[in-house]
Amino acid sequence: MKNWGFKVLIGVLFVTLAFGGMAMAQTAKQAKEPAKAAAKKAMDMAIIVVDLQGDFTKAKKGSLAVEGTDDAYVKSVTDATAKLKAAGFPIYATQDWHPATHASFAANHQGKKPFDVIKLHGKDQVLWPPHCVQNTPGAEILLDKKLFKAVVKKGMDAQFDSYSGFQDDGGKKTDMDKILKKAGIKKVVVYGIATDYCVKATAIDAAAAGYKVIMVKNLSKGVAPETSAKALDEMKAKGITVIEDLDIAKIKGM
Ligand code: VGL
Ligand code: ZN
Repeated sequence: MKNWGFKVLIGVLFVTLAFGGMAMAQTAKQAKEPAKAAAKKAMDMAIIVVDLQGDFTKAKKGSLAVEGTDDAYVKSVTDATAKLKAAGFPIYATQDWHPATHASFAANHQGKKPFDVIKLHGKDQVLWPPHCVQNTPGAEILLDKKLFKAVVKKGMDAQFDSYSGFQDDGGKKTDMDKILKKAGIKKVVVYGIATDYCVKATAIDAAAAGYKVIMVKNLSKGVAPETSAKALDEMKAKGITVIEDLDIAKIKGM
């Protein structure tokens, strides 16, 4: 056959192109893997914005306004949270949500004033001005609710305080752990108000529940400098990573 050689040439060419194409597709797939892995890594890290509520801020002249919670602070938290959302992180919030009869309110104890300490269920309980009463303006979260995958309310039981977003002082669990587990979350970044109470308790309970925890100091404000400094030490002692400022590239690698 005269064109036998031609047929072989065509055959070889076809096989070469086919394998070449497969190899290229494989290379393209491999090139995408690191990006995919990075995206997957980011998705197992969630943000918990703790108690960014009017009553805890000077910005809203709240009943339990924490030092340093001016408009600039609220804006810094708002901007940081929006950036994290844009970077693909799922965002959660906690919300202090007390009945008016709550046992942590000084007004509910005869002869007591705010910041007195009493024994409640055998534990020291700081008494507070009434704050974050359910369905009052001071209980409202100051960030756009659309930022959040879920808002976990706490402190609804009048008999127990609940600084932690995971459980109250009586040991009753919120839905936080369930929600995070269902979403495949392994790491949490925590910031908000107050460093020495709800941020600390939420971060420590997250660590106890097995999450890797990063606490952002400069996106958090504390009730008092001494207890806040102590809170940072306590968190570090529990293996929590305290970072000064939010650095999205840095936390993505954590
Ligand atoms: C908090 C005191 C009372 C807090 C809540 O959000 O840190 N502090 N209730
Ligand atoms: Zn409270």
